[in-house]
Amino acid sequence: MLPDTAALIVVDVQNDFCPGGALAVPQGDEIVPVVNGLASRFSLVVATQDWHPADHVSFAANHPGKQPGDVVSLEDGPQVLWPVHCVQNSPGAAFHPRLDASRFARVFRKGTDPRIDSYSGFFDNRRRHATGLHEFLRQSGVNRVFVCGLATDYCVRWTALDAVALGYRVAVIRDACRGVGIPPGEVEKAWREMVAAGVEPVQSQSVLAGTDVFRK
Ligand code: VGL
Ligand code: ZN
Repeated sequence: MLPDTAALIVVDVQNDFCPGGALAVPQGDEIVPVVNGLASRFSLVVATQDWHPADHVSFAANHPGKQPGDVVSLEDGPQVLWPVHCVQNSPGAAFHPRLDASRFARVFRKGTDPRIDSYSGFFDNRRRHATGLHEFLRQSGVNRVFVCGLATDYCVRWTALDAVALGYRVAVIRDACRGVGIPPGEVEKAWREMVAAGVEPVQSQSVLAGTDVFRK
């Protein structure tokens, strides 16, 4: 059997998803040192960045009379509405200031089309547009991915599920993720779904104790 070629995928560790941000994930900033420690050891690290235009369909402010947390039905299904967040080039869209972005080989931006949301780092929610992440990982010979970041119940979950569907061996690093919990119970639901799909939940300590995924 050929050895695994692994990559770390750092999902949306951005100011708006951290305490004080527009769509704050409770304790979202606590993962930053854990992610940095992991990133310093992987031979390949990539990141995703939620990167919305101001007129994005997922913003409650763009739906008269609607509030964040409301669900509207769009052409292709339900859309949870969010506060205005991660607007392109705004401070809220920037990576957390203590995140070591110098380790990222590439950054894949998503949610850039005003008409469609994109939770997964691989595809938009209609699976029409690819971000280029899969192509990049394939070209890099990657067959195994470790996913971490924000938020467990949205972008981490859909990135991990798409990675499984694309044929990668997938682990989600529990202590390097935090969930938003909207609606209540969504984090637990996300874990059940990921595990049922074949995602392996792991702890950063056991990842760091491994030998096969690291740079020489
Ligand atoms: C996310 C909700 C809206 C995430 C992005 O990164 O998990 N969640 N946009
Ligand atoms: Zn978003």
